[in-house]
Amino acid sequence: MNATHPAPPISEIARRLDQAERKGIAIKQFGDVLSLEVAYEVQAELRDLRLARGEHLTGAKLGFTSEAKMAQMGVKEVIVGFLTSTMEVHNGDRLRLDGSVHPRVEPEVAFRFGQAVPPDASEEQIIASVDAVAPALEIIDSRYLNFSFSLADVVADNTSASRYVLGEWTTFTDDLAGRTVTLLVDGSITETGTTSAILGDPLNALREFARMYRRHGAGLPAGAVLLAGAATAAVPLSPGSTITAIVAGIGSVELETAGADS
Ligand code: 0L1
Ligand code: MG
Repeated sequence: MNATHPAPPISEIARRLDQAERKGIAIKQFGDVLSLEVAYEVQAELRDLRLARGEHLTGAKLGFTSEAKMAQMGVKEVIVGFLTSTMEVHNGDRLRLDGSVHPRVEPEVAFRFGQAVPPDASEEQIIASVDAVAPALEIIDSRYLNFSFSLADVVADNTSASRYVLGEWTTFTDDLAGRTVTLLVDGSITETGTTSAILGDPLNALREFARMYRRHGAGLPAGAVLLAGAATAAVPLSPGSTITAIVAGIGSVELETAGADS
């Protein structure tokens, strides 16, 4: 804790991040005055602000599930955020980017919880609740200047969550490791990776989420999703593009982007 510059109150940090997201204007990082514990409290307050505006909880997401991202940030910790109804973009739909700060897209694997997950669910219950898997795109958009942050900053900012797109669900399989993941922009391959980049196996991400749930989970409705993490680096988004992710043997998912005039 920095004695000369104490952290603003949790509600004030949440208000600033919420406004930054709604206006699409980046703010300064909070930095080392913010602890990880307080950052998760800020995130919970951000979630409550959204729920009070009529959004509902649709799932959770993990961040820093790849060695590459952990190394890039110098962290060894998986982080968790929440997803709400206004963040979902339907497969193939167009997303206007003019309200965003500096959006990026990454290809992921999503799990679906076939039953509601209560806040006190055991790890075994959480894992057993999963009934389907799908390819997904996550649009991340840090609310901080220069897309730069500390671990606590990014947790407070709901792990940069912005939007997500789900491909078709397919019956849950535990054979998810080692599948090639391809990200295309306007039909050209931009990134190639493998599902093994997600903690060695997307199932490990699900297990990690189950372990973290008691501390950070607030209950999920039946049909909620878990974005397990990125299989490649994130790619900056610009208007007028078609983004496609293909997860071998699982399926594909698509997003179109537009600017202010479309
Ligand atoms: O979904 C993610 O892996 C993002 C986690 C936060 C870090 C970032 O914004 O790149
Ligand atoms: Mg992600």
